[in-house]
Amino acid sequence: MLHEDEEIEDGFIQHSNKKSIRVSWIGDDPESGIATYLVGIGTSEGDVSLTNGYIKMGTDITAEIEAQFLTFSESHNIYYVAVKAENAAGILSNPIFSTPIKVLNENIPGIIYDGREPYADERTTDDRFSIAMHFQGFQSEACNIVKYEWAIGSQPYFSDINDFTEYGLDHNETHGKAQIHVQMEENKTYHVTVRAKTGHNCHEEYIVSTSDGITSDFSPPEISSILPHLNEGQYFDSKAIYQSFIDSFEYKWNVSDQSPLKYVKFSVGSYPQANDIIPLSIPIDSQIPSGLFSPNPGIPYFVNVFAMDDVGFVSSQTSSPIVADISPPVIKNFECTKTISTKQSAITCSWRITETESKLAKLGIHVGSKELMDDIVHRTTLASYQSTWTTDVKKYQKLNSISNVYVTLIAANILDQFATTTFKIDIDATLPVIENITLVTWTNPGKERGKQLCQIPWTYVDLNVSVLKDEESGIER
Ligand SMILES: [Ca+2]
Ligand SMILES: [Ca+2]
Ligand SMILES: [Ca+2]
Repeated sequence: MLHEDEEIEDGFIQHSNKKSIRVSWIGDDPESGIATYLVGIGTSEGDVSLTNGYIKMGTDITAEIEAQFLTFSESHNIYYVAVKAENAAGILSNPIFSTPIKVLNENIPGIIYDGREPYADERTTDDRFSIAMHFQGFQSEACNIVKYEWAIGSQPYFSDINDFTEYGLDHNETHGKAQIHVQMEENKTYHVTVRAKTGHNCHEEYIVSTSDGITSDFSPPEISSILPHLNEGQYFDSKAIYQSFIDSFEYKWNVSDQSPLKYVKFSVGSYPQANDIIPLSIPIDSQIPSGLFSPNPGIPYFVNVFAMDDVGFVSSQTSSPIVADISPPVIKNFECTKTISTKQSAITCSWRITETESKLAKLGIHVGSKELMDDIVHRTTLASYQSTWTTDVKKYQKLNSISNVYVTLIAANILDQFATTTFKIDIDATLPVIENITLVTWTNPGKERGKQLCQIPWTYVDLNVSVLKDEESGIER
């Protein structure tokens, strides 16, 4: 039996593995040589009950022998290993016995809690300048613990950020805490490793345990713009969001953070940050659940999103005002030149347009020989701020063969809801009718004018034109 690696205390081998034991031996038979070694374990010299008798080992001189040991503290058992040798002639030697063996509990690595919270592990920290930790539960029945050291690394068990030190450490036999100044980098994970140094000649010099890491987080959650969930019937720019319906109100956003989020909530209010329309609620998939709310047209609503990350940083985001508009623009006072003729063929129109809920987008105007047709002047797009328009239709050949032209104005808002209105213009194709002309040249301005029987002045004629009409256009002069 070889005794090189044995830990012996008070005459016992101290063994701290309950499942197996490594045994080495040496034998010699100069005459016929060793055929096989036999090894057994029991609780007294000669007893091999733990291994159910001797196990044949062949000519190996070392073996890891599996057995179910009980610790001394739980059973008071003392174990013995017995080794016999059988030579080629089939003769068995007497057994040789090991030093008595006490099985002790294995060394137990403790638990490391990174973070400042006592005996509670933390995932994230917003501390830019230090790392703290607590630990407990290191045990060595076989060897005792003589000191503790700790280190900080970029990976489990690493000590690349802060080497093993006793500095900053405050502990008793099984537990302690530590803190040290470290210049922390953003979004980096730090692992704390504690090693307990065991007493002289222990089978393990250190009992080592590491933390699952703590990650630095110095930034609040980022909330993206709050935008329509659907892409139909909505319009938005940097100032406002418009929707063309009132049966739903669906908006979405995105929250991102390097750390897990403690919460994301949303509300809808009649002013930014308010929750008077929908109280603070938990969203589903970063959006307002459908069917939650039906907006009134023309009223601005604000969607607010609030988020907190694992460290406790909070952020919020408010949408642009959201307005529902279910009505087209309103065209008022659309008027054009009332009558035209082949000679006086200019048309001027004017109007007023109001769009109270959303915004006017564009106008279109055209002239046709029938209502809504544009065979005389094709559709012309106008800027939404225009309120007058002039054209001339003299190039239209058939002007004297029709009695009316029609000007149509179309106004569309940004949600593509449009209003149309038409103005009917008469075409004057007949001459004015004159029924009676009276000669009224008068040479005596002081007296009342009467019927003149003869013309006295040589140079001019006064005419009194009576009962004169033009049904289409009226008389201009
Ligand atoms: Ca942790
Ligand atoms: Ca964060
Ligand atoms: Ca409208």
